[in-house]
Amino acid sequence: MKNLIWSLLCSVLCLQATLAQSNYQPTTENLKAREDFRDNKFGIFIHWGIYSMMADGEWVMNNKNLNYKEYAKLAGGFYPAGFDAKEWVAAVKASGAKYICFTSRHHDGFSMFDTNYSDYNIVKATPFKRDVIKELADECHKQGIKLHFYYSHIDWYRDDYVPRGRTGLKTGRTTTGEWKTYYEFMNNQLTELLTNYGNIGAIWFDGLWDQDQNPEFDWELPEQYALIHRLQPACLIGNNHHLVPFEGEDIQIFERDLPGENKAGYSGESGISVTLPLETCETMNGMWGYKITDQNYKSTKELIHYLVKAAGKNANLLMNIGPQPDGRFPAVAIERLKEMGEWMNTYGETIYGTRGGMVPPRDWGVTTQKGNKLYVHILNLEDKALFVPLTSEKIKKAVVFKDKTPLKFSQDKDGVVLKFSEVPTDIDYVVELTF
Ligand code: JFZ
Repeated sequence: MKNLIWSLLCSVLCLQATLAQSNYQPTTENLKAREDFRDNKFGIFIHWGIYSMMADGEWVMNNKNLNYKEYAKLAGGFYPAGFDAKEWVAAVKASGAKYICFTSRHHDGFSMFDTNYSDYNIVKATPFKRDVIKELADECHKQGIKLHFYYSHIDWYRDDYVPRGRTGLKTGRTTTGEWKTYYEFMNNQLTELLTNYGNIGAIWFDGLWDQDQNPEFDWELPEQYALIHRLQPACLIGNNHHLVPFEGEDIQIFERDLPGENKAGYSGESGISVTLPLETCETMNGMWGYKITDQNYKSTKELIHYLVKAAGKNANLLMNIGPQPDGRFPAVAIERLKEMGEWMNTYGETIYGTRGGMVPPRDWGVTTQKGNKLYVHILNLEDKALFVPLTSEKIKKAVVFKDKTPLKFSQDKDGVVLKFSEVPTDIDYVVELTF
């Protein structure tokens, strides 16, 4: 009888949670967090795990069909002697980024934090024995950088991530377990992540696409989302499913595409949310996790252009770093961070706290907007004049942003013409229009 009452009670609670999230009303704190998130514009993604030792990206276990028991032995040699959370956070801060999204557990199933729900974790299974997430969280809180957690819905190691999806099929893991225990495991871990590390800015889910050949599959997201919002109402939920955002999600994620583009082939079905904050993630070289043979880093100019274009499309950029097996950021990555930071020191005002401007993106660049200022970001122009199709506001003043020198301009019913003494060649030639 007691059992029956208990299970009835549980069902009612679950149902409530489901209903709560299926008619999701974000709290005031959550809405505030969304606006802060938009204002921050720039974050750093960090993909780091035992896969980093293989130096061939975070998918190496799948790509090389590595047996899960053999792969797990990497943990026994994981001793990243150069890891220093303070240095990481300082390098991120120097770039002008305002938040870090860290891989708490990637598809390989290895937990990069001290968890009671699996011994396959950095504290129990490595000689390093340190909870790097604790160290990172403490340092982020100290240095005023927000911390987000990437969390994989897929697991190539456990026997209870069932049914199998379309990846990690040759890792030798059995599928004798049950989804129910895997689901509980994830929720227990999420509870730890949202209880033991202070305020968390976002949970960044990934992996839903693994079951795209199994559309009936129920991930039971509403209850999971409700759990997160119950533990930390201001924690934003994003899911890298490449679809139109689901009920209960607080941000829309794009992968390797600016909103509206579909170059990477992931964004075909996503549309663009008109209500939720947008974020796009991109690599600095070509890989998320450390890859020793990939030194094909984008230039600082390319990275700044990506950030500016994202801002012009009303989106944040989450730019990735794959730390080395020794725990250090690659030197090139540190250099890029520094140079972007120098640029942000001058131009941050035209990025932070802005929204995509009223003039939509053009071949020559984008606009951002804040208060009565419109920032015209000229990224690519081979002319001494620029026509800006701005008709909704009367322009009172035009200056070159960096030195505030006045700029000649004219405005008629079709828009504004800006006139330069020379062809603009800056990485981003910003004109500040006051209306
Ligand atoms: C995902 C992860 O798999 C990847 O390792 C990284 O974390 C990135 C940020 O997000 O990228 C994807 C997403 C979808 C597919 C492959 C990689 N897919 O549909 O096969």
